[in-house]
Amino acid sequence: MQDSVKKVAAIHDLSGYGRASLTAIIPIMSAMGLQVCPVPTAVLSNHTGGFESFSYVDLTDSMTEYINCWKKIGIDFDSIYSGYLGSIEQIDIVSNFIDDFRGDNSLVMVDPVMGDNGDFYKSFDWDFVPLMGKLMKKADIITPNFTEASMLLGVENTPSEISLSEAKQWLYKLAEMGPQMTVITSVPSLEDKSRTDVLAYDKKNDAIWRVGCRYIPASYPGTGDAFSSVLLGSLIKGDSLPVAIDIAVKFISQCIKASFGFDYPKEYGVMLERELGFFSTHHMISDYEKL
Ligand code: PXL
Repeated sequence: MQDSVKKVAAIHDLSGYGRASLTAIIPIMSAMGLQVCPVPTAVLSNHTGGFESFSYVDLTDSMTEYINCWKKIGIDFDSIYSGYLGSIEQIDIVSNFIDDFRGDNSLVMVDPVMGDNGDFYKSFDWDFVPLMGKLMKKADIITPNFTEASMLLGVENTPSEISLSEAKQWLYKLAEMGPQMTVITSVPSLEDKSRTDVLAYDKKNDAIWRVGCRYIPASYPGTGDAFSSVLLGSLIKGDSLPVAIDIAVKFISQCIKASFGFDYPKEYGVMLERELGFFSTHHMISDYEKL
């Protein structure tokens, strides 16, 4: 017996301050009418992107017991969504979790969280990359940012811009690694420097989609998690891939614009609490194109 709210297992860290990972994912997906069931991978005082220090408790040793209790309850999930992992050993734990808890129609998203702006996050290095590649085989959809996409493709130095034809090759190569849908965020357009693109490849329909947005010279940690949450939430609710991307880009752009006018440290994250009303209104779909 199940209630009628769709359930998402969210395998991410809990960072107490800075609106990244679970503290972004839970409010956003809840506002979208979904139940988020967290599987915490680590507990941090704050995320690692820009603060002077952080405390860190790796939860690898407690995850198996936690997950075994869920097996006893007999929960199944409409979606499984993994992100920031606390150790290399957690790759196998997540992989087994997907095998154990995915149903015939559940949607599995792997966000290969490893870095941004050309660098690894603290506590990630090249050892992680092939293992994350292995986990992606189990995913229906992956959402690397431009830096993570380059890492997964073994490009040592993330380029500062990319042509559309080369970006398409990146999409095809990532799709060969397994996922049905590949979405790369923050793609710096070589042709038009005033924009950044989200590019996506849907293998089943052999379609490439682009949603562009005006470049805002500010980078807030956690917006990748917020983006993937909206994208996944929209897909679970039945939107097509380009529409789900369009809605996610609109929400993130709105959060950044709402925050950018205030002078506060970017590591505090976007003021998403002010924008959650977005999910109780109907959205104009306007900005996607098929390439
Ligand atoms: O948003 C990605 C992320 C998730 N979790 C932690 C992080 C970061 C990015 O810095 O530090 C702990």
